[in-house]
Amino acid sequence: MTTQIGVLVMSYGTPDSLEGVEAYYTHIRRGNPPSEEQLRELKDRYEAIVGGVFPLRENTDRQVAALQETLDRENQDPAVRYVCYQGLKHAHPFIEDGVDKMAKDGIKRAVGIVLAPHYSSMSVGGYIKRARERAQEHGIEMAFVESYHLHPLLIDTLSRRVSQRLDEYEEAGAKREEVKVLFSAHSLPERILAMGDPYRDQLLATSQAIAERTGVTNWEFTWQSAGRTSEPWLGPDILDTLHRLSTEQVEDVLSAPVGFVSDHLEVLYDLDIEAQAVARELDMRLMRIESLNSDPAYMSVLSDVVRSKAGEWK
Ligand code: FEC
Repeated sequence: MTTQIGVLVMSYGTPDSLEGVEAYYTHIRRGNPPSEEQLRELKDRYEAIVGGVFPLRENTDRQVAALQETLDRENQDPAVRYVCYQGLKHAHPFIEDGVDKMAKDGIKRAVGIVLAPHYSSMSVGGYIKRARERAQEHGIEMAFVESYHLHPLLIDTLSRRVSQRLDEYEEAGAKREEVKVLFSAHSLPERILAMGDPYRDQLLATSQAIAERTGVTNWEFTWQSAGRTSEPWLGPDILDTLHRLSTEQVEDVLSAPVGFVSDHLEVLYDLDIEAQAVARELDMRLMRIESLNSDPAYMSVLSDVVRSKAGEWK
């Protein structure tokens, strides 16, 4: 008999229309509705993204489908079948909806994984807490992948993306070693450091590993997309970093947002529109590595860590 193991694939979530932005933003703000001005500003950012207003929804759907196919192909255990469910942090289907669906389908054991490689109690920890609580209500036994930021295939895949763009810089006449590689990730409130949170160290470890693999020595880590709240967020922000680099006569910058795995607002707006505008103003050339999206190699990373986690039950 084949045992079905649920795989709860969790991601940030995005609205499905401009009308849905207010409810989405209110959810992110833990039930506090945004001001008119905040709402307008967020809608403007979504409207500015070229090629589709809410790309994260389709990207997440594709990633979940691709992971299902990859698990079906790579699973060598005939006694087990992995079945993927989607659960989003701030939009439908919510994390709790995904767990409810597993329960309805009779799933007794499941692995939870977030489409973000680095652990923070404020990010991945929050997803896990909600999934765990709902699973307990249903009597589903759940295990979680907390991070996979140094998975060899992830480092390999991201390194190839960095090397590809450095090749392009060289073809365009730049000196490879003079291109500043800027690794980045979503900022979080500074207080996570006092809590002993591993987020920053994991991001630095990913960046270091890619730098070693690609032979890049001219690199820095910088933050991006900090929230609009009064408390201090981890910095420096990428826009400030670009300004500083310009005073150091840096002309070519390669952005490598290793904290993200998908094309979405924080990549397509914060980097491709906002940071790009600053780079233009500073007369710098700014390129970005391609996002992982449903790259088969990224799907294999997820499949591997999910199957390893499930293997701990044996
Ligand atoms: O494309 C999209 O529609 C969604 C893009 C999106 C991703 C994303 C990922 C992360 N966030 C993280 C932390 C925070 C914290 C706050 C916060 C606020 C926002 C807002 C929007 C937003 N985030 Fe986000 N985030 C995305 C979008 N994020 C929109 C609200 C407006 C703004 O501040 O820009 C602050 C919440 C608060 O006030 O309490 C904290 C982290 C990630 C990366 C890990 C993950 O994907 O979960 C960490 C994608």
